[in-house]
Amino acid sequence: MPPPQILIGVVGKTNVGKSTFFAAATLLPVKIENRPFVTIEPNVGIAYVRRECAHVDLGLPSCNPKNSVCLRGNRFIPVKLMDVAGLIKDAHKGRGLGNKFMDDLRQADVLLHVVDLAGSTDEEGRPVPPGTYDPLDEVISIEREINEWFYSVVSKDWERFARGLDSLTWDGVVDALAKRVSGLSIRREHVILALKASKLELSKPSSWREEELRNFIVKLREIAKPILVVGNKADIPEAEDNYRRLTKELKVKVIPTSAAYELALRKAEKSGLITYLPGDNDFQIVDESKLNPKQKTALETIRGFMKKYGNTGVQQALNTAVFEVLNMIVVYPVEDQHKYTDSNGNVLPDAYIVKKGTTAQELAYMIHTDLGKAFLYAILAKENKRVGATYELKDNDIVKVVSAK
Ligand SMILES: Nc1nc2c(ncn2[C@@H]2O[C@H](COP(=O)(O)OP(=O)(O)OP(=O)(O)O)[C@@H](O)[C@H]2O)c(=O)[nH]1
Ligand SMILES: [Mg+2]
Repeated sequence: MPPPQILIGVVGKTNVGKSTFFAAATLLPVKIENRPFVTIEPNVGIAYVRRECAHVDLGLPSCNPKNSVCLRGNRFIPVKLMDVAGLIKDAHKGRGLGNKFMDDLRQADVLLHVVDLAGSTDEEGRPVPPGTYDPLDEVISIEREINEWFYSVVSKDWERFARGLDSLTWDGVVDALAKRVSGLSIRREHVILALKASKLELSKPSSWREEELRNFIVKLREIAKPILVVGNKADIPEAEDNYRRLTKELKVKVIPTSAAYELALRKAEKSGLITYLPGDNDFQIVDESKLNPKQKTALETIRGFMKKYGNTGVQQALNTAVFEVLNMIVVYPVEDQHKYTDSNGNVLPDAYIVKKGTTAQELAYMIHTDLGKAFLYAILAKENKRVGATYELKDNDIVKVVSAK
């Protein structure tokens, strides 16, 4: 089975631009309004991470992608994106829409925490003059709500569960914990890391105090559902100072973003007014005479923003979440290691997003179970080199698997 598509959850305070980010990344029409709690039901769509396509490095003129798209030398590989309702402080006590809806994100691999970097919405998401509300508070208080949601799911009926572990060996305890949280897309290795990080690997869960259980669950959240902060509305001047403060004072990595600008560029591209690829640092106007003065000014403003920040931030956020936060790499399975094709002659048909550390045999299983079972060796196409089952794939490897069948 090919690697499952990564699920990225878009979370944050209400009215910060989550749906705008989602619309910009997926080009799906969703409800966007300047008031709290516009989104109620989750929006699900396909977004893409962007990489230079391997055909460029090989000096090939083009490729024939099947599971992804190649545009002007850039491979866009699909990931799933989910936009949910907004949180507010004390959502876990039932305020706003509460935090039950976060259950929609049980399968998420990583969370993009969209914040209003301009401070133009208050604690409850109501519009206020930019610079009025402090996004540092938002980063902290919303993360706390996410942790509370996670805690409420994992700690449910804990005492009875923990007593049942008393007779088990360490391995048995880990297995039972992993099974209990498997519905949250948490793997065994996450559980082990969280036990170690909370220094609880030597004690029985039934002996944990409330505080220790909480510590374990928060660590588990950090490991299994890491958060990347997206500083949205960065186009509003007040955002600049907050960007510096978040980075310096809170020491969190923030992707400065204008989801509104990205959405405008994507729409302009779609209607043929500009050429632009998501993640580009600039765009080209196709025909100046087709633009009205208002459009021209708007595009120039967007260009100014891109000069300052490098890009709109939307593609950057998706890429950072997948390749830095989740530590994924891209590999290309092929059948003909000389032509880099599948059996039908398609050049570099598939690009798989896999975890760093994935082995050649694990990749074989992803291509086809039989290929994994009958694995003999793999050939790295670029190096024309044989490697064994335990070879750890490198980013951009092009791999042919040879099996006994
Ligand atoms: N200036 C600016 N405004 C933005 C940006 N992104 C979104 N907005 C505006 O912020 C308001 C809220 O946007 P939404 O995308 O509906 O926000 P949300 O977080 O999904 O809100 P809820 O679903 O109600 O929780 C709208 O008026 C958007 O036009 C941005 O990058 N810059
Ligand atoms: Mg919304």
